[in-house]
Amino acid sequence: MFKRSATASLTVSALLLILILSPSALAVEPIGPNDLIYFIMTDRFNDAAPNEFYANKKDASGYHGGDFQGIIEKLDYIESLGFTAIWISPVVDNQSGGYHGYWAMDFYKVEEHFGSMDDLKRLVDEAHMRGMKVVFDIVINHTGSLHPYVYDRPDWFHARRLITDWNDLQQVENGWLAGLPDLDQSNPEVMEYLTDMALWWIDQTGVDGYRIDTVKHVQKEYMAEFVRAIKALHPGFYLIGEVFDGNAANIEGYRSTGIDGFLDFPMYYGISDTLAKDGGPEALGKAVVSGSMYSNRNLMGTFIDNHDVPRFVNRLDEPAKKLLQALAVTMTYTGIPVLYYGTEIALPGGYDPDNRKDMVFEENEITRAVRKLTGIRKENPELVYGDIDLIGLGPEGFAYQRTYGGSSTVLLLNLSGDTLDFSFMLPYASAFSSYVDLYDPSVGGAITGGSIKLTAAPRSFYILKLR
Ligand SMILES: [Ca+2]
Ligand SMILES: [Ca+2]
Ligand SMILES: [Ca+2]
Repeated sequence: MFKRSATASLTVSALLLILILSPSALAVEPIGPNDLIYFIMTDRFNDAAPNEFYANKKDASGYHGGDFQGIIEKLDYIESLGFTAIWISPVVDNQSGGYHGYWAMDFYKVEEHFGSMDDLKRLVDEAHMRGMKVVFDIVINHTGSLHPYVYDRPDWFHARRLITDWNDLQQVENGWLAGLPDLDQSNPEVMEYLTDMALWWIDQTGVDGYRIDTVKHVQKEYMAEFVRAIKALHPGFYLIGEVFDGNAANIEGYRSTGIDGFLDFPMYYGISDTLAKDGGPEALGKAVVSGSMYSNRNLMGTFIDNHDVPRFVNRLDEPAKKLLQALAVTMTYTGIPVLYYGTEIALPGGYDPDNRKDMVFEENEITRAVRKLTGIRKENPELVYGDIDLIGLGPEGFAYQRTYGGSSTVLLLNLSGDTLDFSFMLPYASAFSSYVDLYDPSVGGAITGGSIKLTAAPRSFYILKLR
């Protein structure tokens, strides 16, 4: 008996020692539907390490000094908001001015402004120690204009030609996007280089996923080859693609590449048109319906803004109320919520680079709401895994029902500036007799004859748990 327990405690100590000595060996679950992602532009997030290389916060188009150390120091904050993963802008060495990371100079080197390879590894380890996951942004479509291979290996690139006709797939795939040298993936050397590179960063850092940039600018067969190479060695590695397109069928067309999920641009446009632009419920309803085309709906990324579009609150007359409605949608919708840094404080910003202002770490009512909303998502599996059904409410309301197993929750938005009485039938109500608002539990009532009656405050949202 004594002997057995001594062996057991020795095993535990040995395990602890292993955990302490090699944090990178800490296993985290693969990224999945129950994750929530916080998207960081490293240069603009938190300047913690001394700036050994030129940085000037007054230059909107230059390096500001944000770094990996700065992210490490804010992991507890990000975790406190309820996020379980971070996506960071590309980490590879960029040419001068490439603070955003999309102008690669050396695919096998860490950008010196952000820190060292050791700093990057430490960031992944620190995240993993908290059970958080890390996604790197990766670009395999193009390089920076000054990349040495543009001159040394011209056969690695398509002939220099701008994209002028966006309906011509050949141009979209082989043209120089924004004048950037377009890699020719039909050259086997290029494919090998890119797949080796993607695998190398995984081996070096233990990163958990890639957000793949500019997916529609790479021919599908080569994107599929790239994905196969990663998945063959890392089956649980999460890939989320950027197909910048408002049409769900076009996005779903890239599922054949093996990419797990995509940033849900149609939903972004729906949220923007209905909530930011006051365009009525149709746009949002259409986006929800078109979402049924996605074969991996729960692995899509739901977002209300990012580094390539004006921030949601840009030029809004009622920014806080509309932002809270948009966030309520993000946290109750199908797909993984992806929040752009700063959205949790209603950081303002128009078109690039105005939408990439330095983060300000001062919490406000939006921050508190984000915390509450992420908590509601985590505690109610129907919001993560549930089916979704639209509920018709007329021109000034919007609602859907999420149902999973025996659980069901309704999101309701009052789109008008007036107090309104809503009365509506639930698509699935038989088992329920009452409802309570998960966000404000003082709101609740009875479900009679399968229908809900609720007086909704101007520009409000309700997350009604059915009981
Ligand atoms: Ca710095
Ligand atoms: Ca550099
Ligand atoms: Ca291309």
